Amino acid sequence: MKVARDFERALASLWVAFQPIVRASDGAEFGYEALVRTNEPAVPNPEALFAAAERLGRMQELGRRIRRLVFETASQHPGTFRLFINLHPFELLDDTLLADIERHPSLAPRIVLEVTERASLAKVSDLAARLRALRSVGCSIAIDDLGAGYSGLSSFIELMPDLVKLDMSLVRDAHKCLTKQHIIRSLTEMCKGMGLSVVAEGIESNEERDIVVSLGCNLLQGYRFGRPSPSFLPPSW
Ligand code: G
Ligand code: MN
Repeated sequence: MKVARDFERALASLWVAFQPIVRASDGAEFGYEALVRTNEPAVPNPEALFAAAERLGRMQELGRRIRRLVFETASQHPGTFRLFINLHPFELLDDTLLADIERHPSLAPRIVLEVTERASLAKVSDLAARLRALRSVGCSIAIDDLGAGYSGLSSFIELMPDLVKLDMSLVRDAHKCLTKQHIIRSLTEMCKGMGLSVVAEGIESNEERDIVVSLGCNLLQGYRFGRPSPSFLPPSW
């Protein structure tokens, strides 16, 4: 089967890029998001990779491979920065997730697990208990892609996140769009009221950086500060 062959080749050429997340208060690095990449042309992006894994029933195996690469690279690199790792909701059902993290006790409190708003959490049984177990070893939970226009705000209630990441569609040209400014300000105020940090994603220009900071976002990510790279490159403000 072609999908299986392509997926196998993609797994063999898997690597991870790291993109900096900076603090708005001083422009210093807060953390890095791990972003999976493959060198297999038939599987050109993470969406295609995860779609193939889902079709083949190999989602959890893929998650384990990615985690192993992330932990290997991070363990070799000294620092106290946070490590943001994307999770598909299905991966929350994988008991090796907690076991993998427990095997790296010094990394665990630096890990932020990003759960996307784009996929449903409905199939994750015992979600609250699973999140409690992950938090008990020090991990934080973030809602990813908030504002991309999928499940709405129910993920706040289901996940009780520590951080929220605003989707780049809200950030793009926000300095030119009053409606986006109102939405970002409201979401940021809501998050602050709940004690949550807000990461604005996909910032490409000084104008986008300045407007989201003035609207209250305290953490920033995007090509403006640094592209995803195989090593932990320092961000530029
Ligand atoms: O869904 P999630 O937010 O995890 O996806 C992040 C994706 O966005 C990555 O593939 C990353 O390469 C990409 N990305 C990161 N920063 C920027 C940016 O400033 N502009 C654009 N267009 N894409 C970005
Ligand atoms: Mn993400």
